[in-house]
Amino acid sequence: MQRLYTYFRSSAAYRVRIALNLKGIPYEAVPVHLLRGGGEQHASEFMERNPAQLVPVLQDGPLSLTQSLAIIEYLEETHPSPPLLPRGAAERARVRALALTVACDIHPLNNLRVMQYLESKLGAGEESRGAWSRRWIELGFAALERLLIADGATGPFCHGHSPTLADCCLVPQVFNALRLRCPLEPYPTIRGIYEHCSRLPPFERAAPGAQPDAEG
Ligand SMILES: N[C@@H](CCC(=O)N[C@@H](CS)C(=O)NCC(=O)O)C(=O)O
Repeated sequence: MQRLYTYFRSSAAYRVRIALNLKGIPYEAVPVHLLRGGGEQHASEFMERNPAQLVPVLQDGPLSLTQSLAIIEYLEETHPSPPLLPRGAAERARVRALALTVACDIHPLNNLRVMQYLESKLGAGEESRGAWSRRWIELGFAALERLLIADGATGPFCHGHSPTLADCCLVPQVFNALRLRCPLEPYPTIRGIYEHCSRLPPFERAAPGAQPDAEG
C-alpha cells in the first residue's frame, strides 16, 4: 500500500489526499508534525525522504515522490481512471495553469517556513504576518476568479463537470483563506466551486478535520 507522509493542516498534502481519494487509491497516512519539537520535517530520517524538508511525500514501494503536483501527475499516469486532467492539450494547459496559480503564485509565499522567518528574523508580529498572508491570497484569488470566468469552461468544478488537478489545489487554498479570515465575497466563482467540492466524500475525507492527526 502507498504511504503518504502528511500533516493534517498542510495544504500541499491535502491536495494529494484529495487526488488519492478521487482515484480510490487506498493509502496509509504517516503523520509528520510540522511544529512539534521544532518540526519533524527537519529530522534526519525525514530529510532522507525529502531533502527539501516539506510534506507531502508519497512512498510507492521503493519510490519516494515529492512535490504535490508531480505526485498527482504520477497518480494520473499510474491510475488513469478517473482522470484528473482533461483530454485536449489546450484544456490540460488551462487546468494546469489554474493549479499552478495556487501552487506557485500563492502557496509558497505563505508557507510555514516563510512565516517563521518573517517572525523570527524580520520581527513581523501576528497582525503583520496575517496581512502578509492575506495579501498574496487576495492577489492570487483575484487572478484566479478572472481566469475562471474568462472562457466559459468552468462548471461546478474549475473545469467542467468533473474534478481535476485544479480543484485539488483550489479547495485547500480556500480552506487556508477561511482560516486566515480572507473575505471571499469578491470571488463568487471560487467560493461556489469550494462549496460544491467540499460536500463530496473524496474531498470531505481529505479535509484537515477528518485526518487521524487532526488537532482542534
Ligand atoms: N511545492 C511543494 C510545497 C510543499 C510545502 O510547502 N509543504 C509545507 C506544508 S503545506 C511544509 O511542509 N512546510 C514545512 C515548513 O515550512 O517547514 C509541494 O507542492 O509539495
